[in-house]
Amino acid sequence: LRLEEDLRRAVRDGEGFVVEYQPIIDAARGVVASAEALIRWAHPTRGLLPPGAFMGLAEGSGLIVDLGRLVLRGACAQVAAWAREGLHVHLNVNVAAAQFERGDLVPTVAQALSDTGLPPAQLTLELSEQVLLEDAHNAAVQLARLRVLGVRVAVDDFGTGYSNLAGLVRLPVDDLKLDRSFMQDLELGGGALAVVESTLLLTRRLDLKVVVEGVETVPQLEQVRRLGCHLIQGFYFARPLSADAFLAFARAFE
Ligand code: G
Ligand code: G
Ligand code: MN
Ligand code: NA
Repeated sequence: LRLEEDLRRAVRDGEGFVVEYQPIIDAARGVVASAEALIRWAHPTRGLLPPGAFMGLAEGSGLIVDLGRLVLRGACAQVAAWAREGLHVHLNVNVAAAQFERGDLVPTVAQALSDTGLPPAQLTLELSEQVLLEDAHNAAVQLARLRVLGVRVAVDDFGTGYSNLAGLVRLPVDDLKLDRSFMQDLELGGGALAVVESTLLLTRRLDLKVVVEGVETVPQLEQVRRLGCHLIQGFYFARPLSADAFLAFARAFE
């Protein structure tokens, strides 16, 4: 309860939240393609808290709606500022169920884009498979409106839910983010490779772009590149970075 009070105050004042950015690498072109915005909370006494320590609270209390708006606006402003400094990267922002289920996601996104000057085509919203399939009718309506706005939509953590590709393909989504558990399973051999291969085959036929998450080692990197995946996110390249560190990383990468 104390923590919820602190969170409510922080969200109200728009203070104490830090956004880190994890690079998504285009390994074919050898460039940083995008930055995934990942929130942290600098709690006044408990130190820097990872999302796992407060996102449940934020979702349960409904504070996630205002918090999500803060993150979205801050990250759009950051990526627009990088562009003015000559660094052109795409932006990925996570969207929680409560943000997606309320009616105001589309105007919120439109407002963040117009306030910061970030072009819509430079933004991808990440939604989990579960959120998209829970209420397929609402999802279809919201996704169509986001498409009109010109932003992209990615299915996040793909493979952790029912992996209902058949259900997902009925929805207008652009990208699929393969959950990092796939990378761990690849090393175990067995059926994991076959699952990844068939998923990739389908995504190619459906014209979905795939980002592979959780690449930590050289063998994993080689494996996914052999499979034809070039958009890669993982500790092998970089952990989530402060805005300054991200800029330095992206400049040094090329
Ligand atoms: O950075 P880390 O691995 O601790 O993130 C853990 C989880 O928190 C991830 O699933 C990530 O999607 C989620 N997360 C991080 N930032 C945000 C955010 O701004 N909004 C939402 N909805 N989820 C986030
Ligand atoms: O659920 P989502 O994909 O939004 O979660 C992103 C989270 O995954 C970030 O918090 C990030 O720290 C974490 N992450 C990114 N790359 C790796 C990786 O290579 N290994 C592990 N263990 N976690 C990662
Ligand atoms: Mn994500
Ligand atoms: Na993910």
